[in-house]
Amino acid sequence: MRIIRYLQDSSAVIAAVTDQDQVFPLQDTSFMKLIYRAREENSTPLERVQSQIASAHPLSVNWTDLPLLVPVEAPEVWAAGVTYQRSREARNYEATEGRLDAATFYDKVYTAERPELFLKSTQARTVGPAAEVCLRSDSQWQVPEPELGLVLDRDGSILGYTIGNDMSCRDIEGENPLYLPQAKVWRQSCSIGPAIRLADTVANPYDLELSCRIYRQGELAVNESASTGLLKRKLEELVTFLRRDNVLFDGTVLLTGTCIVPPNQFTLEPGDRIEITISQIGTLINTAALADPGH
Ligand code: DO4
Ligand code: MG
Repeated sequence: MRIIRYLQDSSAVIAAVTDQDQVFPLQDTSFMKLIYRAREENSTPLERVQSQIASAHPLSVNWTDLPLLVPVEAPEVWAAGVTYQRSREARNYEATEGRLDAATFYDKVYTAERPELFLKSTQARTVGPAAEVCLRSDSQWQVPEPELGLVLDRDGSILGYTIGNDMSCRDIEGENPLYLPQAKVWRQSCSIGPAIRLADTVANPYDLELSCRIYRQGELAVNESASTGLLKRKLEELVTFLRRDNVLFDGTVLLTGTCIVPPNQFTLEPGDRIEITISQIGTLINTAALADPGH
């Protein structure tokens, strides 16, 4: 069961469920409205969806052909860092220019009780499926970071799972970790989508396959995969630290860190097509474009 949002006739925003490749428009106009209505009627989101589709007719369309929007208008997107050994290695590499002899803060944060958490994006900086993600004009080493995203309510309950792309500048972070906000946050530096898989329908979130393919002028330039089984931390652990003395908003997304890093010589170029797939959720597709520095 996956929840999507799409634009109908270029103007009306419709929330829908996709089930076994069928699409059923919902009465609820957003993911969070589905959650609120389910709570009002003392049912689960899954039960509410099931009761709606029992009497509905599916659209005769493939859901991936719809003009998809972000599946949730997340007021904030937070992100965890160095939660996989692959990210630890990559951060050490960019910070030491290949001299992997020094233990760094990245080694420390990988094993520390407190995880790295940072504010990745706001609603205005976050794009959805098929939109452009922007490249910074002052970075020469940029990569997508494919990540499992948790859709949370204000109490930190995990309502569902989505896909996130934590666009990152490896040279800016590698130059000085205090530059992290600039290495992570700029216009259209985060994408989420294409769907939210309801939490009740995922048996084991530590058994999801992630893959990332990057096409340059139609040629496959990067093709990497990994599994959430390699995650160093528990999802609830990340949420607990995020909530500590903090305010969360309904629909907040928490990205859980990357387990896929393109080869060190790779940097994104305008026109690159980025495809991130997570099993049971779908494929998030975005094209890289130059941010307009004068804007
Ligand atoms: O330390 C920098 C952030 C790393 C990150 O975003 C990740 O591991 O996904
Ligand atoms: Mg990341």
